[in-house]
Amino acid sequence: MLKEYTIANIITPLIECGIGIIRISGKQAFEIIDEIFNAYNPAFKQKESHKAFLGTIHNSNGSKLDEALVLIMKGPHSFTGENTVEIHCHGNPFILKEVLKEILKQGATKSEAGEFTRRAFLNGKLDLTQSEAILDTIQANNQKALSLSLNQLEGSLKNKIGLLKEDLISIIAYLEASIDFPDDEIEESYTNDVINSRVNKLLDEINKLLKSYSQGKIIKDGIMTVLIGRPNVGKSSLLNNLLNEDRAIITHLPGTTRDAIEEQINIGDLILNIVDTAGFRETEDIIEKIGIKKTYNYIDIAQLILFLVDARQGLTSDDHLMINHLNQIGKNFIIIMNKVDLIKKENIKSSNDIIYISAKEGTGIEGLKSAIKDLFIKDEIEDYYISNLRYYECLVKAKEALDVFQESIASEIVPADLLAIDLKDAYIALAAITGDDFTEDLLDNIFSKFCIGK
Ligand SMILES: Nc1nc2c(ncn2[C@@H]2O[C@H](COP(=O)(O)OP(=O)(O)OP(=O)(O)O)[C@@H](O)[C@H]2O)c(=O)[nH]1
Ligand SMILES: [Mg+2]
Repeated sequence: MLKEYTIANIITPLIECGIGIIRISGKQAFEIIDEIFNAYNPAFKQKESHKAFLGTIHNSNGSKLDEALVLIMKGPHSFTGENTVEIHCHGNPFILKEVLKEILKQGATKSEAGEFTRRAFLNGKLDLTQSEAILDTIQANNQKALSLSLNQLEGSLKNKIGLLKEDLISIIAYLEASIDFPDDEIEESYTNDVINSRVNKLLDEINKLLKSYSQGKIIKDGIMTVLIGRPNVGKSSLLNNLLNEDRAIITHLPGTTRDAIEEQINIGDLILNIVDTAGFRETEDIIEKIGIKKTYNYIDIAQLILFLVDARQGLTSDDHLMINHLNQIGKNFIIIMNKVDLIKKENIKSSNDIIYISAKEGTGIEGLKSAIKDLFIKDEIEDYYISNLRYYECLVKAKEALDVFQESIASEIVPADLLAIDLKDAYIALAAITGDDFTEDLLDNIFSKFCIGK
């Protein structure tokens, strides 16, 4: 539950930089700042909200620690909903640690990971979807992921789930009215058919959200992409080309790459978490053997495989074995004929399934990028994407409860009061998304993923 004590912490990274910020939140925030800060402007005493004051910070012996800018935010008009002070110091880790030490001496408690946001949630400033959107916003690394998290922060998912909850409540209310007043003449519009069609609509919405999860996850987390192919086909050259830097060592010797190399590449709005591997072949070299074993492990977890072939040789029997394997385990893969600069134009047999490139000269790379986009960017049929496993699991629970409800109502033997239980279960599952009802464990789990200063 909401803790009474005042919390404080350094909320910017501890590195030498322009400014470093310390935040204090809670009942004692204003008393504490008065003990350690001398504002140049005496109006600071009034603690007018959303005003900034320059002055000096000092320790209990009176020694100056810094000249700082102090921001006052009065609860409930602050991020946490509590009285909050932000101290903008010089970005020196020593200063920041000393100032924090003084604040703790004055009675504040050092905040835990995510504790500021947790307080914002407990004080009703944010629901859980908005709290989780803060973490997504901090971690977003492309425009699409950012828009998604910012919309969620503004309340898009909260509102969407809110409408579904309202709908469920009104259906439950009708069912309960028919239990409490069974002899009342039931209005024409309140038949089983009407209830069914309303539940169907709800299910449609829930299914849409569930369907959006795989795309949402790709937007947020990227696509696990693995480069494979026989030795020397140009896997590392393609990685370097996509990265635009000499990341992996390239030589004319087969077996150059041994340990897997992981990097991140943006292709428009898509992020590829790409791994260059040792590829596959029979070898007696122990180190290379380990690398090749790793290749197979990566293939298992890959969402996309870029399968490189030397265009001069075309697909060999080993390649066909690998393609069969990939088909069997149902992986997305793209066959890429590399070193197209070394073959005659008339030998290029472009098709939808095979892409020709030269990793060395950079030809065909744009075509490869659009092939990847075609595979993963689906038509934007959804107006909202969920990208969080927790929401997905809650929605599955809600859907299952509604499915049971529909079976029961169809059977016409389940009494109305029991029917209402399934609807209530669906409601509880939806309410868990927004956090209307929560356990300390759930909050611990969510907020421990946040950084200390958030
Ligand atoms: N002409 C030409 N040479 C290429 C091309 N791509 C790669 N090469 C050359 O092929 C050789 C092998 O390239 P790498 O990128 O190291 O190949 P790899 O598949 O990573 O090799 P291993 O790590 O040994 O499995 C190097 O000499 C590259 O310069 C290309 O498109 N055209
Ligand atoms: Mg290599």
